[in-house]
Amino acid sequence: MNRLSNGGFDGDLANWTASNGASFIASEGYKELGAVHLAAGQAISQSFYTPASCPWMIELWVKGGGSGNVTLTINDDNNNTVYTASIAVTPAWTQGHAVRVGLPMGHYTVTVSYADVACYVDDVSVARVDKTRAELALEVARLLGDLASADAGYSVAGDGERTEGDYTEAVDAGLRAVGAVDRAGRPDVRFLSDDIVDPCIDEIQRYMLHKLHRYYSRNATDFELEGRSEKPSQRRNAIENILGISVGGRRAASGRGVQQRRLIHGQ
Ligand SMILES: [Ca+2]
Repeated sequence: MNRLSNGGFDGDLANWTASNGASFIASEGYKELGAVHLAAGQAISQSFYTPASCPWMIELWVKGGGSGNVTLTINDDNNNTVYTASIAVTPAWTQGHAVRVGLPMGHYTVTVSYADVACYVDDVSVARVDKTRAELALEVARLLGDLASADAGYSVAGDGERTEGDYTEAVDAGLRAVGAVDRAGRPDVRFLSDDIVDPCIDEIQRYMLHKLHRYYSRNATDFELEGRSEKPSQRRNAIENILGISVGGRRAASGRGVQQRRLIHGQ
């Protein structure tokens, strides 16, 4: 859960303190319209409470017309700065910041301020996140190994809003499958509690295996290359075994659960 209220600027700057004319803009926003516009000398801030001493994920999204930076600062209740970051502004909405910061239980104030370029800021968040989207994608990429990376060339490298590259839709699907969604029903790792991390990874892996099955079904013409013994059809058949897919009247053996990972590593 986000420790900040109205971090997405849903309709106004409620719960935020705007300094020197920082203003709400209804026509801009990352996930949902509504953002804050920061120009020279302007800032927004909000107090929050951390109920546990642990790493807290500090995130925000940013967009601006020029190149420059906004500054994010966290002060404790003695007004000592405990964290500060300079965040690059880009022409498209970008997750400018996603860093875990250890904050002891207590009261803090987060401030986002103009540095040297007018910009929009949205989806400011301070939350406990056991696994980030990137970490989920990397974990599944590691489990799939060559099966996903070699021929299919699937990558976790982000590309604009496809923040986990070829794994983006799979991460969305995995989060939805275990109910890690925000109040608007969107996949959100802030709702991925510790006990549903493993089921989520299983679902992401399952989604990727279906995607890989489609890939190897399209590219199943066997070929021989020096030093390569694996054939696309073998990979397709292995995926069918893992998923228990019935193809062409054949019923492949079901191999869910623990067996699933062993089969994948056996590639
Ligand atoms: Ca918004």
